[in-house]
Amino acid sequence: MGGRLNPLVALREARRDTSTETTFMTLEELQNLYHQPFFDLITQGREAYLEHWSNNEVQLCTLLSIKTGGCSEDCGYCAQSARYTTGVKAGRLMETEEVLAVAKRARENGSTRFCMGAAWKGVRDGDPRFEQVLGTIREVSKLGMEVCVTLGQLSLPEAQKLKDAGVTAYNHNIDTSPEYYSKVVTTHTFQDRLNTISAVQQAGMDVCCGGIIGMGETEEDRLRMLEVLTQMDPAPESVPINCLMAMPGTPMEEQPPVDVFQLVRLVAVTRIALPKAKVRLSAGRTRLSREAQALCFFAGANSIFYGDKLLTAANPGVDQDRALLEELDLVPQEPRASCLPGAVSC
Ligand code: SAM
Ligand code: DTB
Ligand code: SF4
Repeated sequence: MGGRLNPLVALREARRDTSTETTFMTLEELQNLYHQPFFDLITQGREAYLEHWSNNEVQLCTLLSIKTGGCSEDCGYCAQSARYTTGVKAGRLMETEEVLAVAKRARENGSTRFCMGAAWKGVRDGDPRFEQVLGTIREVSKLGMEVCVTLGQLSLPEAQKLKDAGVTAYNHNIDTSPEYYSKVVTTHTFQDRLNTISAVQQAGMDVCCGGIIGMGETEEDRLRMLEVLTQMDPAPESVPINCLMAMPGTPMEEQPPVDVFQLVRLVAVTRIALPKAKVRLSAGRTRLSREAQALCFFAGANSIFYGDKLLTAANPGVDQDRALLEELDLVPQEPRASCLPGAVSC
């Protein structure tokens, strides 16, 4: 190992704060894990997975864009920004009944999590559109699935109302390292993202927070992103790892696809660093072979977005995903008992 830290010692060191169950890992510790021989790393990822998630379950999550396009922000990867000509038309906020119909189908198809996304800068208490979303959440939360929303920036009063309406998790990605963030977005800051996450934590919702790889960032940026995630308290309940879908018309349309082995390494380090989090293999699976996805599951991924469409971009078809899970002897996650109809909270 030369002068390098033994990754396992680094890992034990990282677990020093057991009182809050957060994992505080430094960039150096994450780098030592990441740069191990590939098979050593994915073996450790598998071991971390088996320690906390013993049953080969994969959580299926359905995404729905409840308000599409026309967003004021300039996130360089996003087809929904009004600043780029991407072919995505700005739509209205969907009515509760329309959303409910999709959510019911998602549950019938085996999803245990329903995630609603809106393309706008954020939400404000008192805004009639926010009130409408709260009404929708109250209905969706009766269906017995985990309810996740991704509505952009918010502060504590909005977070509390979302929690009271029945949101179980709030998705707000940091997307990349603090250093690279301003190369991706200029209309809000990395600190703005952290402030929203802090409000979500204070309101008692789970945090779903991850990022995108393949935006021109370095592997070190990806690990810096992970370092920030491991320093969150409480730790994120789930970590989406998106591979950039290079959307036509965005500044990132020419970005080359991510290297599969770099993706697998990142999945493994995420699993080791945040062993209790659901590691969600998110956007970009249409570009991944079955074998690449199998490696990601081996390395520790245990959740996917399920359904032909993400928000605006394509996702593998449900039949294809069902077949893949069957071939790998993976099973869709059962709903949590606390989420079943009749339970007090999910
Ligand atoms: N507007 C909200 C926000 O910014 O948090 C929610 C929706 S936004 C589309 C949710 C996340 O989707 C982004 O933070 C990003 O990680 C991911 N995403 C968006 N476009 C993507 C793309 N083209 N490729 C990969 N991931 C993407
Ligand atoms: C996340 O991290 N990935 C999902 C979800 N959270 C909201 C969104 C992926 C969007 C991919 C691009 C699109 O559909 O426009
Ligand atoms: Fe708007 Fe979210 Fe897209 Fe950024 S990622 S442009 S905030 S919808």
